[in-house]
Amino acid sequence: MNKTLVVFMLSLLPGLAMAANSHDPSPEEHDTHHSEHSSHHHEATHGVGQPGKAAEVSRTIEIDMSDNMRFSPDNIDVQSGETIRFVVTNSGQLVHELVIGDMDSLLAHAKEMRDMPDMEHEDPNMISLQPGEQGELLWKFTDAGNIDFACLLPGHMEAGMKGQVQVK
Ligand SMILES: [Cu+2]
Repeated sequence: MNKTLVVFMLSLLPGLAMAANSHDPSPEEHDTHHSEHSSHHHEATHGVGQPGKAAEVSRTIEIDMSDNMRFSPDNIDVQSGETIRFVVTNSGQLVHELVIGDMDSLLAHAKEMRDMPDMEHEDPNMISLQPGEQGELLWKFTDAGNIDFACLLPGHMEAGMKGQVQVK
């Protein structure tokens, strides 16, 4: 039980998971955990989409981020196959970010941010903006379904800074 919990927590931290693997006394047991983790990971990321290419942008959508912990708009409809150029503005006095993902990975990522407040992260599925800054995020929505986005700065998503893209 305890070990399962540890393995689960390490699975959220790929860098540390590698270090832990070298201490695992049982390769057989490790394989079991690894395959469970892999299938979970695959399921969690299915359908989220992929980084977009500028040449394939079909539409621009503007999103505002503010200190009232809201995205505006926070509910967006797109067609599957569309590449969206999100033009994101931080109109607040705090740093905000927009991270696209499924809720499981967003929650896991938010936990990392809480545990390591000084962590700097930059991935193709996100944009982080200083107060007053504007930036772009290109994303291709490949599969129908609901995709989440959120600001993962500690406390922001919890205060309601999240939204959904409905891919038709
Ligand atoms: Cu925020």
